[in-house]
Amino acid sequence: MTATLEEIFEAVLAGNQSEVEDKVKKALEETISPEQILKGGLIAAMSEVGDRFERGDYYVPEMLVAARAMKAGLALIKPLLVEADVKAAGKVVIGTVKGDLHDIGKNLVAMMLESAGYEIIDLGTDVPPGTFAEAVREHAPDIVGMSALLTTTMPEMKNTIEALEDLGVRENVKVIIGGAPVTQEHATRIEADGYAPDASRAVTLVRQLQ
Ligand code: B1M
Repeated sequence: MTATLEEIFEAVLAGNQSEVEDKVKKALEETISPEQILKGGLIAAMSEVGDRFERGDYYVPEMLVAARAMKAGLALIKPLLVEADVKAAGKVVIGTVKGDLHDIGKNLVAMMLESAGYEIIDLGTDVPPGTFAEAVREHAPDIVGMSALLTTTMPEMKNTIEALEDLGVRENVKVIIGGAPVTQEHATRIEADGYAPDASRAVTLVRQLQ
């Protein structure tokens, strides 16, 4: 890793947004390619953030500030990546299920996936089953991710899978679920393809399912 990529890596870990922006600009001036900045600096740092979270060395706040800092760096190189036609790792449609307005965890999952190179189509909160299904038909993602924080909204995950079946798109995607009250047992029961307990493991799960 070059010294500047190392500086980007450290700035993301520290969640220092302005430092990330400065170092990304410096890397571009040094003609380091946007792809190298993405993979060697930004994504590498977010993988380390994920590892630290799983080890219990980082908590949600550290993960959030790191993800925001990473996103600030990503915003600077995104137009250049589009020009260079760097392919996304995959496409993910994500949302919080119908009746549920909690979005902090869902946003964290979306940010971590984006940090890992995935294109994210975020449907927001209170998303009806039919809206998920229509989004799958429209965007042809690899993965559909649903979040629920209320025990009363968990049944909407099953309703959404049924909506995917009704629209004939269930076989086209892998369905993953998460949220504080959600369990692997629930995922098995509703025949989702996977469950992740946190944002970092959601990235690992998506990689495994592809
Ligand atoms: Co509400 N709320 N809330 N709330 N809220 C909970 C969930 C609750 C457990 C609090 C409690 O009573 N102890 C309780 C649910 C009880 C239950 O269902 N058994 C509850 C309730 C009852 C309610 C209301 C009904 C309260 C009321 O109005 N009477 C109401 C419902 C509104 C609605 O949704 N229709 C309500 C409202 C709210 C606020 C609006 C005030 C606010 C939400 C703000 C927002 O999201 N923009 C809020 C909050 C903040 C919470 C708590 C305190 C925190 C949730 C949170 O953000 N956690 C919560 C208590 C708690 O969880 N301790 C609570 C941090 C976040 C990073 O974690 O979302 O779990 P989490 O996400 C994790 C993992 O779960 C996982 O990764 C994330 C990061 O590691 N994950 C996924 C999440 N989604 C994933 C998807 C994946 C994979 C992993 O794949 C796709």
